[in-house]
Amino acid sequence: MVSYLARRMSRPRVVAIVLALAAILVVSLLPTWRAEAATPAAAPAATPAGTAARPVPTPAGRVLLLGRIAPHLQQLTVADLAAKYPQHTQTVTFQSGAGPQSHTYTGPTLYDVLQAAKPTFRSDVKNDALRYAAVIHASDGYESVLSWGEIDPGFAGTEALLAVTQDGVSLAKEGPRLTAPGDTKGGRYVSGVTAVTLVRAGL
Ligand SMILES: Nc1nc2c(c(=O)[nH]1)N[C@H]1C(S)=C(S)[C@@H](COP(=O)(O)O)O[C@H]1N2
Ligand SMILES: [Mo]
Repeated sequence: MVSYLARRMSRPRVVAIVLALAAILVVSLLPTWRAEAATPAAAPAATPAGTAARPVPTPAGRVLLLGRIAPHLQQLTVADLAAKYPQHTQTVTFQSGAGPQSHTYTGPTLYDVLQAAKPTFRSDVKNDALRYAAVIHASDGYESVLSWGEIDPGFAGTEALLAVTQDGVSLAKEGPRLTAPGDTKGGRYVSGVTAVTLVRAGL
């Protein structure tokens, strides 16, 4: 067909048609090439197990309170935790890699500390507080979560403490330890707490 057309048409016309077809081909392929160019690069290498990408940087001896509280960033010392809130004592047992452990802790409840930090729950959303969770961050990048419903005395009411002593020894130097009474395993007994972020997990 091409040679038939070539015989019937002048040479400049054939050249013009071929150029036009090439242009149509390029324009129709353009979106595909663009999509490929926009494909994201490979995901960054995974961080080692047990560490966060970026541990919350906290001034030594301080615990930051962050997130859905007013103001959004507050800070406490271990001395504040030991003096400014009602103190509780609890003896708990948990399973760890080194076998079962039993310890006595003292300190305020996480619930009291967060309540004093003024959570910004919405009054026009039914049970807005039940959509929230506290993320506990540690100096080694370890993190764990408790939901508001777990620590609210009106719901599960677990007496999770931000403990300032363990077996009579002050935790002022390494930072407070979260307790999770009722937990079988020790994973949520976060030691060396540097920060607590109140997040709204609801959509
Ligand atoms: N900051 C921090 N806290 C942590 C961990 C951790 O790796 N980092 N491990 C948890 C786990 S898995 C257990 S079983 C207990 C162990 O308690 P121990 O460190 O007092 O032995 O701590 C928990 N708290
Ligand atoms: Mo553990």
